[in-house]
Amino acid sequence: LKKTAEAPSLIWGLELSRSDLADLRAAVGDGYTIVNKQVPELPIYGRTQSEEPFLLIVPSRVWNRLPDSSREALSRWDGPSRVLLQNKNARTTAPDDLVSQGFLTTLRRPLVGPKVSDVIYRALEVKSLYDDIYDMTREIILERELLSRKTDQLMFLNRLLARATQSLDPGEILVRALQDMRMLAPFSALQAVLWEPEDLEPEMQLHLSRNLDETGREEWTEELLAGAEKLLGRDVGSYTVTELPDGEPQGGILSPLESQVTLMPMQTAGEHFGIMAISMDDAHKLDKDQIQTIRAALNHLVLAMKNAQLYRQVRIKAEYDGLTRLNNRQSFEDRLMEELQRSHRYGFDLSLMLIDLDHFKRINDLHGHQAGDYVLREVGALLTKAMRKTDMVARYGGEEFVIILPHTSEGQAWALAERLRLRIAAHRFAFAGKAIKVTSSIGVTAIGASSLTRRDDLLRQADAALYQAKSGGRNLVCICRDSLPDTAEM
Ligand code: GH3
Ligand code: MG
Ligand code: MG
Repeated sequence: LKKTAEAPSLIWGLELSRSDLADLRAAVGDGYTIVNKQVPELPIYGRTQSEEPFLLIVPSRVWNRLPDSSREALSRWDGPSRVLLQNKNARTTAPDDLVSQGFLTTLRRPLVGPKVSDVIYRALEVKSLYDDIYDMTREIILERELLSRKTDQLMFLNRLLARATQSLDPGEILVRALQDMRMLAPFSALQAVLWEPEDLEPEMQLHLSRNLDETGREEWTEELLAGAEKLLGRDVGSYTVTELPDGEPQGGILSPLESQVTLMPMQTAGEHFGIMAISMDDAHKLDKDQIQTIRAALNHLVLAMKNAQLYRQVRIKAEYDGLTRLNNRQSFEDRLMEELQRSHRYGFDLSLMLIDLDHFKRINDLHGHQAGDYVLREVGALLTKAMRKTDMVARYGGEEFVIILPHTSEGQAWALAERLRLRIAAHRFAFAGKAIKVTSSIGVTAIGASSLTRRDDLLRQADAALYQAKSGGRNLVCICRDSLPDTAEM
């Protein structure tokens, strides 16, 4: 415990007689100062003193004269130890009475050395005990404050994690976390870049604030991709940008150059999978405590983000074909059901294209299976590039592809199919330095407004059209007309 810098040395007497004062001074020696005070000078009457004594010597003559109110005030004063100065022959005061009146002990005249030293010694003991208790109490209070702050911090982190893990969407998680983090400091944005293992998906996914203008978006893209390159030690290839969902604070956010940015690499099991960037206005300063809490918060978020990423990976594997990265047959069938319902309900046109590569077996036989794989990937990319975002290109099986074309009439679908056929035939496929000739046959079918064609009928029609194209000599587009009657005719 803390030691008092200087040993206490000030003693007060209360209206001591001249002879008592002289005796005391002689008895205590040079180490102590004795100052004689008048009753009205005591701090209990509101007079503040520059220095407080550790011992107050009160002659019984003075004590007996004091009104009750002053005696009470004196016993409430947690200043010096009080000692009652009595005559040699005075009646002994019972210890209980002494204590109840707030005295440490009595001192009897004559005031000779050892007696006085003993009293001083005891008063000093009391003083040091008081000081220790005071210090301990202060420490306990500080500790309690610290503990309460720690509790607040834990509650905050708990809430943050609970809210973050309620979602499996990275954007949603970031927006919720930003809302929570703004209780700590006026952050303007929480953005992130995420990546999968390269063989699963080579693209980086950027999640950027929707409050950015075009320049801001470019700057933050650069900032995050640069961070990713540094972390991965390689160039990053392509990337996609997703705007964060609603829920960010209003107002534009600043460029990374004008912000305080904390970049938080995200990793699990020693493998990095992304970076979060939390930012705010340069003018605001964070204290050490805040920075620590922010780091802890971001660390908690990493878990929620990893969860979201795992969920996404599972979905990708369930919905996408591993070779071509197109939607697989299952997700095509789900989507076709949805589009059919929409077409029935609102009377939208809907077309379907079935594409089969011609003599694909020969490509495999001639150039090898790997060359065949390459052709399938290349055709997949070509189809995706040629279609609109609202169309769905899927791998139907083997070397067959299927395209759903919502809001597309038979005539439009036919034109599109012709264009695709020509594009595939004209495309230069080359594998291991060898050119490969690829053509396709395409079956097209469409349902007009208020048709009640069912999914299986639609597929059968597309298949029939494809069969026609094959038997017609391949590298052809054929159409199969809706064979069921329209509701209009019913
Ligand atoms: P057609 O013009 O009548 O369609 O003839 P084709 O040879 O294209 O048709 P067929 O159905 O006889 O052969 C399809 C071939 O596609 C057989 C199969 O080995 C090959 N194939 C299916 N899936 C894959 C794949 O993922 N990779 C490779 N390299 N070949 C595949
Ligand atoms: Mg086939
Ligand atoms: Mg084929």
